[in-house]
Amino acid sequence: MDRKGYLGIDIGGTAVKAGLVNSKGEVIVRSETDIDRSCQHETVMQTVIRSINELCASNQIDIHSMTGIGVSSPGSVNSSSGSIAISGGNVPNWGGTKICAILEEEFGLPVSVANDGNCVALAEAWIGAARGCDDVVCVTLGTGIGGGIISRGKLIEGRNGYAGEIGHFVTHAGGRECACGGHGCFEKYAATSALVKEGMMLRDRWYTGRNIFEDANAGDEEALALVDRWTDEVAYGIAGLVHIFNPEVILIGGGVSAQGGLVIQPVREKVNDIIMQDFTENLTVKRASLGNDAGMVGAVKHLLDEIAAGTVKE
Ligand code: BMX
Ligand code: ZN
Repeated sequence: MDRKGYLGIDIGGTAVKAGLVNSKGEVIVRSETDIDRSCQHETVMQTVIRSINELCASNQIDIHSMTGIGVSSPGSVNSSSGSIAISGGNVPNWGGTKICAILEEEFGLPVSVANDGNCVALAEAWIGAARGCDDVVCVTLGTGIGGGIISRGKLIEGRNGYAGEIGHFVTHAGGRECACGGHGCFEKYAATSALVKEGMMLRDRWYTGRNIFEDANAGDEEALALVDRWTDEVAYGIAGLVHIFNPEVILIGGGVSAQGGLVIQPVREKVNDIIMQDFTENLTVKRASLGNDAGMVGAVKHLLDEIAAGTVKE
């Protein structure tokens, strides 16, 4: 096995994924380590360090033969300073974490970090469903909504690396309160968690997206109406993004994207109905393809781009 390569780390709400990724974006070996956020004796960064050590030990990887570590993290990631912004977004105690400094100190390797939605977009444009596309808007529907925008082949990071935070793009003036401190954010209406929240008010059984879609797929009128209202929310938010970025591909990721007929197809039709006709030209709306690997692979792509740009030293 080729032991040269990169480590891709994907920090999520419940687990840390770690993988050995080669220069083509292939994941050679991977692991998943649970995060216990209530646990006092181990911080999330200690879980990350442990997951790297365990991945290397169980696959005979010499960490010193690695070229670097790419990290994907939720929240406002300052990719120039390699740390999480002061607020830490929706994740408790995450603000201010100096991800790059901690890992560089621990492993003596170059490290880069980027927001999770940005990493998914980078991975999909590199080797996934948007491969070869230069203008991509990527939307991941989950507990929140992650986003990443690639324009003219370049990830839009903004001044500090915070760009693409589309979950907090306001779609309802004065709307529902959001964990970010604002009101009416896109994710409060269009994340999978928003669908489930509405579902739970209608039927006890609708406490998971899976049950809602199972009933909708079986033709239950109330479930179909619920999903239809929710895909309106998804489509209106995406339509706004189409007018701003004029993409050629919109990718929808997250577990619900497996629902082709109930999610991808209606969102595609609704977006095309809402937007100005000029923007429909050559526009494709489709499912993201890399699933669980996207964060790790995109984190490595971000590292490769930083090395190529000279902002991270090899
Ligand atoms: C939130 C925000 C984003 C993240 C998105 C997707 C935090 C901690 N996270 O909007 O940075 O990209 O969720 O997260 O503020 P997921 O957990 O739903 O995948
Ligand atoms: Zn918000």
